[in-house]
Amino acid sequence: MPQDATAQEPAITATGSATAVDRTAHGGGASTDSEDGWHKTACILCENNCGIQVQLDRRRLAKIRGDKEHVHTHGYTCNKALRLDHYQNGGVRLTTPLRREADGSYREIGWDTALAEIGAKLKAIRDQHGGPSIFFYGGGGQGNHLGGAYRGPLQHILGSRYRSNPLAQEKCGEAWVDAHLAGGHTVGDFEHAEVSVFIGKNPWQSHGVARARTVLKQISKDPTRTMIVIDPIRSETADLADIHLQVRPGTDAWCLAAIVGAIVQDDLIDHEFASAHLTDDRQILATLRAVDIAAYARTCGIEEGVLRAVAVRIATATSVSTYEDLGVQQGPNSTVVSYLNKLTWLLTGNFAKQGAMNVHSSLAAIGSYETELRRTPVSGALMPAGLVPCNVIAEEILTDHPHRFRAMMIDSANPAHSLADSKRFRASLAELELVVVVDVALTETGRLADYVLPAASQFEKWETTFFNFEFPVNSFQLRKPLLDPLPGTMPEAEIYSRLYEEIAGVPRRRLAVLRTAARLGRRPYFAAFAAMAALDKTVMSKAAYLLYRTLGPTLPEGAAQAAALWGLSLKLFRTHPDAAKRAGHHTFNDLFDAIITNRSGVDFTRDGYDASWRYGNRNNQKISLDIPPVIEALAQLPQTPATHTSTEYPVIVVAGQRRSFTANTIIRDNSWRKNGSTGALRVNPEDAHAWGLDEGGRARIYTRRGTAEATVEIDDRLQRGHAALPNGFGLDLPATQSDGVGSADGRPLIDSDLGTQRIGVALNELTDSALRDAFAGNPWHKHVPARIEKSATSLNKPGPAEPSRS
Ligand SMILES: Nc1nc2c(c(=O)[nH]1)N[C@H]1C(S)=C(S)[C@@H](COP(=O)(O)OP(=O)(O)OC[C@H]3O[C@@H](n4cnc5c(=O)[nH]c(N)nc54)[C@H](O)[C@@H]3O)O[C@H]1N2
Ligand SMILES: Nc1nc2c(c(=O)[nH]1)N[C@H]1C(S)=C(S)[C@@H](COP(=O)(O)OP(=O)(O)OC[C@H]3O[C@@H](n4cnc5c(=O)[nH]c(N)nc54)[C@H](O)[C@@H]3O)O[C@H]1N2
Ligand code: SF4
Ligand SMILES: [Mo]
Repeated sequence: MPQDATAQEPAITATGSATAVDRTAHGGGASTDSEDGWHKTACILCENNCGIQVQLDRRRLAKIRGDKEHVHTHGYTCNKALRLDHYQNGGVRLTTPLRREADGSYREIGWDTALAEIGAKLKAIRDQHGGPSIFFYGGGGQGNHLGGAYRGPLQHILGSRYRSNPLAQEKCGEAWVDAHLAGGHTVGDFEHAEVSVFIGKNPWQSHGVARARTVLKQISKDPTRTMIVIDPIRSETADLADIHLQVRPGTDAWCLAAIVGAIVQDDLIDHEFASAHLTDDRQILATLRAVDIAAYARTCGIEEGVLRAVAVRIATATSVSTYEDLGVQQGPNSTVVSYLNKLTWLLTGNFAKQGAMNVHSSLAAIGSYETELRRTPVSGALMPAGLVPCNVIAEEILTDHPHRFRAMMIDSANPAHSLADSKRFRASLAELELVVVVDVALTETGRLADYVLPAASQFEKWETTFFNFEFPVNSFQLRKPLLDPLPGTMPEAEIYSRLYEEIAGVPRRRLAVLRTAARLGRRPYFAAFAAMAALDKTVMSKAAYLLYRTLGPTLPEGAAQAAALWGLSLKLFRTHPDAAKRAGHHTFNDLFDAIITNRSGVDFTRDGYDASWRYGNRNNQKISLDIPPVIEALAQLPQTPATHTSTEYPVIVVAGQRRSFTANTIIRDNSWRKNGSTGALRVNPEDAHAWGLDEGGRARIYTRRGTAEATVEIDDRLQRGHAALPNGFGLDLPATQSDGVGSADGRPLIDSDLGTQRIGVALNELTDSALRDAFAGNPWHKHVPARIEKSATSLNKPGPAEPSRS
C-alpha cells in the first residue's frame, strides 16, 4: 500500500467521523480547462496560490484573471498575479545543464553526462562518508511542491537523513509548539472570527489568509468584529485594525505575556473548556500569575490598561483566531511568542469550533509534528519539524567534524541569498565536495554550485501546492501545464527519477510487472503494487518513483507527474475515509480521478469541527499545556534583554518587509514591479532629520556582518529607531537584461566580473546567523541591530569579495 509518497512523515493519523458542514461542494463535475482560450492554473507567488485563468500568446502569459470557479479563492487575486509573465518570460532561463570547471567558469553539458556524473559523485560520497553526509535543501517554493514527492526515493537510496527548507527559518518553532499542544498545524478562521489577532503579520501585503484584502475589509467594516494587530510598524493591516498595539520592536514576548497574564490574573479563563480539555497547567498558570503586567507593559511600550482591555476582548468573544508570522517568528524569543500566542486561544476556549483555531487535514504533510526532536550531527541543534534549522547549516559544514555535511542537493530555493549571513553560507558551500542546484534560472546559489540542472517552469509541467490549510473543508488543485517544457529543461519528477536510476539501477522486472498491471486497470495495478509491497518492505520507500514510471504513462493528457497523488489519495482513504467520502469521493481512485480532471481544484475532505481533535491526534480531546523549557524561558523574561541595540548599532532594521511588489526571489526580472521600486529603506521622519537623510537620497546601513546602500523613503509608519528594507531585492541579474528601473539615485550595482547588476539590498549580506532563537534557531531577520548614515557616495559600493571555490 503506497503511503506518503513525499519524503515527509504524515502529520495526521486519526479518522474523522463528524457531521458534514455547509459549503458548496466542488468534489464532482470537472470544469473544462480551456474555455475561450482561457487556461486554468494558479498564481505561484505566495502560499495562497490563487486560482487564475491565462490567455496565451505563443509562450507569453498574455492575459491573466482570477478563476471564479476556483474551489478556494473564488476569483480573487492581488496585484501580483497579473504580472506572472515576468516569471515565465522575464528572466534568463537555463536551457542546458551546467558544470563548473576548475577555473570557475561554467560549461554546458548534456543531460546524460550531467546525471551520470552527479550520480557517480553522490555514490562516491555516500560510500566514503555515509549517506547522512548528503544534505537536501529546498524543494517547493511557494507553489511547486509536486516534484518534491519524487525526491524521496533518491534521498532514501542514498541513505540521506538530513534535509531542510525555508520553513526552518520561520515556521518550525511554531510547529514544535503546535506538536505539543493541538498536535498538528493550526489555522485560524478569519472569515468567521469575532476577534482576529495578527501578530507580526501583515496580511494586506503578504496574504496567508485567503482573499486577504476582501476578508480584512469585511472585518474592518463590521462593528461587531474586532481586529487586533501587534506590529511596531503601522502596517496597511494596522490601518484597518480596531486596536493596533504598536509595540517596541522585538518585545512581543512581554506584550503577549502581559495579555495572557491578564487572562489568568483577572480570571478570564474559559473554565468550562479548560476543565474539559486542558491538562498539566500547573506550571504555566503559576508562571503567568507571577507576570508583572505593569512592568511588561512598560517593556513593550503599550499602556497596561490597553493590554488588559485586549485580554478582556479576547476572553469575551464568541470566537478568536490568531495568526503569527515573520514579525515575531524572525525576531527575539520567537518560540516563547509562539507558545504565548497559542495560550491566548487555548485558555479562552477558542479551539475546534467555527471562527477559532483548528487543525486541518492534509493530502501531503508539509512537516512532521513531533515533540521529541532529533539533533543535527555537528552542532547538536534541535531539529523541530524534522528539519535542520537554516541558521546552523553553515556550522554543520565549516568544521572538521567527521559527521559534517559533504554534499548539498538544492532545489527550488536560493539559500545563498535567502539564509542569514550570506558571506558565511557562501563559504560553507565552497567547502562541500558537491553542490547541485535544480532551478529555472542561474541564481546566486547556482553560481556557487558544481552542477546546475535546468528545471521546467511551474507553467511547463504538472504542478501543485501542498499548502492545503483549510478547515473544515480542505481543497487541492492539480495544475495542468500551460506550455511544453522549454527545450533543454525537465520537470523535477524526471530529474529525480533519472538520478534514482543512476544510483539504484533500473528495476526492470518490477517496472514490467507494474506496467502490465497498469494497462489492465487500476484494480489489478493496486493488487500488483500491494503484493510487491508485502513481499519487500523497501518498495514503499521508492513508491513515488515506481508510480511515476508505471502508473504515470497511463494517466490522461500526459499527467505522469501526477502519479504520486494516487498514493497520497490512497493514504488519505486509509486514514480519513469518512472525511474524503463526505467531500464526495467514494473511493481513493475516485478522489484521484477528480484531482486529475478538475482544473479549478477539488475538495478532498469535509469535516465537523470536532475533527480538529482527530487531525491533531488528540482523540481524548485533551491538550497538555506543559512545555517545560519554554515555560522556563517565559519565567526568565524579567532577566532577558529586551533591547539589542548598542552605541555602535543603535537602530533596529527590519530586513525583509513584504511590500506590494515583492515575491521572495521567484521573479528574476526587476521590471516586473509596476511601481518601479528600487527597494527603499523606510525611516521615521525625525530619524531622517537627525541622520541628515533626504527623501530619495541614499543611506548606508552598517551591521556587524556587512554594509549596504539603499534609497531613502521617509515614512511616519515607522517609530523612531526602527527602519525597514523590503525582501526580494538585491538579486544579481544579468547586466544585459534591461530593466528600466535604474534611476540616478537607485542606480544598479554593476559587477563586471560576474556580468551582473544588482538593484536594492541583498538583505542577508547584513544579517548574522548567530542571532537566532534558542529553541528553533529562527533567524532574527526582522530584528537586525544596525547603524544608518547618510551615504557619502550616490553609488552602491561592491560587497565583500566572493570566496573562491577552488
Ligand atoms: N508581497 C509579498 N507577499 C508575500 C511574500 C513576498 O515576498 N511578498 N512572501 C511570502 C512568505 S515566504 C511569507 S513567509 C509571508 C510573510 O508574511 P509576513 O510575516 O506578514 O511579512 P513581513 O512583512 O515579513 O512581516 C510582517 C510584519 O511584521 C512586522 N514586524 C517587524 N518587526 C516586528 C516585531 O518586532 N514585532 C511584531 N509584532 N511585528 C514586527 C513588520 O512590520 C510587518 O508588518 O509572506 C508571503 N507573502
Ligand atoms: N533577510 C531575510 N531573509 C529572508 C526573509 C526575510 O524576510 N528577510 N524571508 C525568508 C522567507 S520567509 C523565505 S520563505 C525564504 C525564501 O527564500 P528561498 O526559499 O530560498 O527562495 P525563493 O526566493 O522563494 O526562491 C525560489 C527559487 O525557486 C526557483 N524556481 C522557480 N520555479 C521553479 C521550478 O519550477 N523549479 C525549480 N527547481 N526552481 C524553481 C526560483 O528561480 C528561485 O531561485 O527567504 C527567507 N529569507
Ligand atoms: S501573490 Fe496574490 S494572487 Fe498570487 S497567490 Fe498570493 S494573494 Fe494570490
Ligand atoms: Mo516564507
